Amino acid sequence: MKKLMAANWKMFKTAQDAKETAVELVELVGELSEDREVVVFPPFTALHAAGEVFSQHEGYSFGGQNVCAALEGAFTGEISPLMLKDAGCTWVLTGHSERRALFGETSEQVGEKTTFALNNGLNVCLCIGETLEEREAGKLEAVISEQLEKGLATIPDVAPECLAVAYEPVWAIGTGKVAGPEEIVEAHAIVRAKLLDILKGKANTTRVLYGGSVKPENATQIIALDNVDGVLVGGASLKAESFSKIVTA
Ligand code: G2H
Repeated sequence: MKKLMAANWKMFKTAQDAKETAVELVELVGELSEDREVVVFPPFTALHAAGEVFSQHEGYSFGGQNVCAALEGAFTGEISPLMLKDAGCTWVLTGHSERRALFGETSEQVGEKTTFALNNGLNVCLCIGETLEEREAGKLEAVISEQLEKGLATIPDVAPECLAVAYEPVWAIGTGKVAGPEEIVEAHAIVRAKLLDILKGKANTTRVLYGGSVKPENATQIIALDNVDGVLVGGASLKAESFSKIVTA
């Protein structure tokens, strides 16, 4: 199983910046190790520019940060899986905590998007994670179990490599506060056990990524932990120099 090294560029970068970062990234990484796969999530307006670069390099792919659970229609401001595929995307993120917290996405909606994207031929990275308040109230397992149950409730029968789950504790996102190794191992074990319930035999080959303040300085340790099959990186993926160090960690 290849480690999935994912970059979430959030609402950063013009098309030109994205292209320059993509060119620099593939140069700095050099020959991508066989056990690594890179997927980058640029903003919609930079998909084409970044995609032109990544599509020419083995082991790199790119995707959208959000998707609508409809193919087309009167949904102002939304983007459909057909449009993402038309732009060359093979992946999409669903359920990122910023979508849940700032745009009110519910776990049910995240589940609809996940199913719809998979049904329409996109690979999905489903993001889950608890807030600090939920963690302190002892609800870690309940929260991530519910997000997984609802997020994967109606997914089609797809190959395990088409789905990834990113565990991102909300309190570690963009805060510089990374979860400790024990906390990551504990949460990833819960995710894996829940995936076994839901996906049965496919659970062990479905990649579970860690996200939340991953940096070059902590990536090597995080990637080596039990049940960590890759990382989803925000801030430290914006500069090719730092993301290249994470990709090769
Ligand atoms: C979590 C993560 C990327 P950061 O949002 O999805 O961002 O690495 O900046 O904490």
